[in-house]
Amino acid sequence: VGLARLPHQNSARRQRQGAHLTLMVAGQPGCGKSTFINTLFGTPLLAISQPPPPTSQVKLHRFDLEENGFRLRLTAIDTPGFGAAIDNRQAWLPLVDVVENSLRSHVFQAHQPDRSELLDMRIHCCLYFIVPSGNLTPLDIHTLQELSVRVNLIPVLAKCDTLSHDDMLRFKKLVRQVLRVHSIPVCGLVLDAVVLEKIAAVAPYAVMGASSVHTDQAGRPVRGRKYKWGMAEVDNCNYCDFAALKSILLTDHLLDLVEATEAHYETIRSQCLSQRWVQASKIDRNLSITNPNYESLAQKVRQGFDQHVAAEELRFKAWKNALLDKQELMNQELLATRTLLLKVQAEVEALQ
Ligand SMILES: Nc1nc2c(ncn2[C@@H]2O[C@H](COP(=O)(O)OP(=O)(O)OP(=O)(O)O)[C@@H](O)[C@H]2O)c(=O)[nH]1
Ligand SMILES: [Mg+2]
Repeated sequence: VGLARLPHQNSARRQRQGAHLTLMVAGQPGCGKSTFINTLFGTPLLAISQPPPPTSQVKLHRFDLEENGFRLRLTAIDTPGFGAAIDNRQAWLPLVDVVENSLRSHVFQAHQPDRSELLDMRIHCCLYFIVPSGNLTPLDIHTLQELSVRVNLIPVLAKCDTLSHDDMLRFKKLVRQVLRVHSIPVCGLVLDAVVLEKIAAVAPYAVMGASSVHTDQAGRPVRGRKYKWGMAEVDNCNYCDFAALKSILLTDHLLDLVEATEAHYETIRSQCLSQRWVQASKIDRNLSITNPNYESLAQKVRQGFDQHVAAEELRFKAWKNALLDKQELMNQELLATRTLLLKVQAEVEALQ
């Protein structure tokens, strides 16, 4: 009866509709985040920073990409200066805020009467770039922990061309141990065990970014970084995990990441709604637990509110006093007029 063509219908519909991917990159300044995005999509989407690195600010970039008629709406969330401050104890907070706000904003938008302008900002995957120093910082570990429970997190070893092959393998092993010891899941929102196993098997992904094309010994064009000792090829899976990561993000598991994020969103949505309507006070408590800055922020807002109320009260008092003064003046004028009137009346009576 034609049921066997259902998968074709589905794929034709997907082809028509295109896909939507929101990718977040995080890591220390200059570790190659923007270069990686450009390399991944094979086009200069993001600006590459020259030293000194730009100041810290979370930035959103939206692109419409097309390949063979298939459209991908890409949102790249760049976090240029993460961890560059002197005091980095709370440096992970803006990243967590970005992830949580993307979900909260979707809950908010989904409950508006008109959803035609709905902007889906839910982050499907966050790539956390680890600098190729051979070690993880406490900030790295804490950030990985905080992000891993909120988003599909994939740790990557940045600029792997700056490490020897042995150092790279050693560093990968160390990161794997750290992830295990601290119970940090890779793509923790994905529920499909087979997919999960496949993604986690290679993590952390040793990657490099390069936009220049060179010719290899066989005369073929290859993307890579050319050194005196030879070439570090981006797409060569014997050299780094770029191709493996690319296939997970774009070729094989894009939809798994999107679906996992949507399932996670459903949980957050129901939590948000039950908290919003039933346990409003609990939200405050949860916020203060998840966000250490919350108490000081709340105090600042309260102080601001008190100051505003005091200023308004003063303004109101001054206005009331001015009105009373004006009333007093008018009373006096009225009295004077009345006295004059009585005097004139008395004079008129005397004349009569
Ligand atoms: N050796 C090497 N250099 C890289 C790699 N990726 C990027 N770079 C260089 O590192 C510098 C910074 O790259 P960006 O991509 O701007 O780094 P970023 O992490 O986006 O930097 P911020 O936005 O400042 O945080 C540039 O000079 C790049 O050419 C890589 O894989 N290997
Ligand atoms: Mg950048």
